[in-house]
Parts: sequence; structure tokens; C-alpha cells
Amino acid sequence: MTQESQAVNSSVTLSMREGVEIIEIQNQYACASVSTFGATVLSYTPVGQADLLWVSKDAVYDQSKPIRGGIPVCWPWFGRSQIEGYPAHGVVRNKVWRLERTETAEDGTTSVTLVTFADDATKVYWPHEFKLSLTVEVGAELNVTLTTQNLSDVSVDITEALHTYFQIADPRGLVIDGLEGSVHVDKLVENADPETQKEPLVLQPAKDSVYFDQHDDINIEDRGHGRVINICKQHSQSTVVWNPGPEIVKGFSDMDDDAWLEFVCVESGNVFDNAVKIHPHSEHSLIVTYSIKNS
Ligand code: TA6
Repeated sequence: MTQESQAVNSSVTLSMREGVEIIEIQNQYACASVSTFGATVLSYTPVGQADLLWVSKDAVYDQSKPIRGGIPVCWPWFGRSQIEGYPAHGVVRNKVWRLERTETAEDGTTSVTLVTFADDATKVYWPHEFKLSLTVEVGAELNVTLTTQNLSDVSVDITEALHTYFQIADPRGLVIDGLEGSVHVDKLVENADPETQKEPLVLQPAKDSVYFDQHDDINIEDRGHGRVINICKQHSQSTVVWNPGPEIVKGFSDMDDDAWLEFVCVESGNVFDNAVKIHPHSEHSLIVTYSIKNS
């Protein structure tokens, strides 16, 4: 279905994909796309490379649920809420954000900033005033900054993550290094004891582990695509590694049974015990830079 597109500037156009508005970015470095629904980066394809990100071919674009893939924004909590009926991964990945500004840097990098604020819907679950901004910088690297502004008169504690789905040639035996030395908990094992990661992780799906007090750069050795994906993060204490594997994937209506063979989630944020306290009228930014090196 062809959709009319509207040019914002020479690098940015707006179009619709079914019920979702898409911000399309194209410059000398890469092309990328971001949905205003959930402020979800859906693709980042540097010139000469495969897309960094994975989106399910069964993803839903009618705003009835978060888009499966790309970089969903988990905020102001990560994971399942302790409160029955509250949405998993918070309240902003399934609402429409506003495109606040676009900028072109001197080196030709294109940035777009999307914002969202507290409203009646968010206050049902989280009774605080806030401004949340996501700035996506598309250049030789992909830089994503999630900034929380606490507009209330009380301190708030948040957990958060950029829940990034990386397109991978084969997750079986995938080597992920940079987690060494951090303490991880396996969420697939009830009451699992924390363990210290001693070696680079060799992924054997299914995997759902949280790495605490983890600060180092992470390298994902995507050998099948002849590349290494580097994750460099600032103000992030946690990393989550997730791949549902062949059985758990069957429980997701927006992924087919083989989808687990196409991606790995390596999520940068501040989750569970690594919560962030933001004082009244203060702010906090989670910053992640993704880059690709040929291997
Ligand atoms: O980050 C891993 C995880 O928390 C998994 O436990 C799984 O639930 C995944 O996120 C996807 O969650 P979603 O709510 O997007 O289906």
C-alpha cells in the first residue's frame, strides 16, 4: 500500500505504515526509521551494511500493542510490574510521542527528538508529572538518548531500558563479550542464585538474564553478517540479554516460531536493583551508542 510522505527537511520525511506514523531518515551515512508510536527506532541501516535492528514480520502497526522489535522504550519500570494489570515495561512504548525537533549536524548526522508527557492515561499507573525525551542521532553511529525530566516536587525512582532487538545471522553460539565481571541472574530459573560472569557469554537460547552493575562496552560477534556490533553506554548500570528460544517464542502472537533464530535482545538500562532516583525538578539521561565494525 503506497502512502503519501511529507518532507520535514532534506533528510527527514513522515509517512504512515498502517496506523502508525513513521519518521524516515536518510543521509550520507545511513537510513533509519522511527515510529512516533512508542518512539521506537525500527531500523538503522548504515551504507553497505545489513540493518542493525530486527522487527518481526508479524509486528502489529495499529497501536493496539507495542511494535515487536527495533528499540522499544521501557519506562518508568522495566519488566513485569508488581501490580496486577499494569503493563509490562511501563507506560510509554504504547503511546504516541510528538516529534519536537530535527537537526542536522555539521558532519551531516541527522537527529530527531521525540517527547511525551504525563497524561491521564499514564497517571493511572504512575502519578507523577514528567517530560520524557528520546533523541535519535543517525550518522556513522546510532546514538540514542533517553532523558527523564522529573517535573514534580517529589523524588521519583525509575527503572528503564532501551530494549534493543539486534538482527543476527544466528543466535546459537553467538559470542557476546563485555559482560565479564558483572553479576547476573537467570530469569528463566525460579529464585536463581546470582552468578558472576567469568567468560564472554556464548549464547544458547533460550536466555533471559539480567547483568547488574555492568558498565563496560559490549561487543556482539555477528559472524554470519561479518560484523561486530559495539554497544557503548553512559549512565546505565544494567544489561539484559534475551532470546526466547524455540519454545517460549510460541507464546508470542507477533513472532513466528522461527523468529528466535533471527535476533538477540541486548538491552541497556537501569533495571531492578539498579533503579535511578531523580530528585524534584532534576533530570537523568540514559545514553547508548551503537556502532558496527566489519569482522
Ligand atoms: O527483556 C526481556 C523480557 O523482559 C522478557 O522476559 C520478555 O518478556 C521480553 O522482555 C518481551 O517482553 P514484551 O512485553 O515486549 O513481550
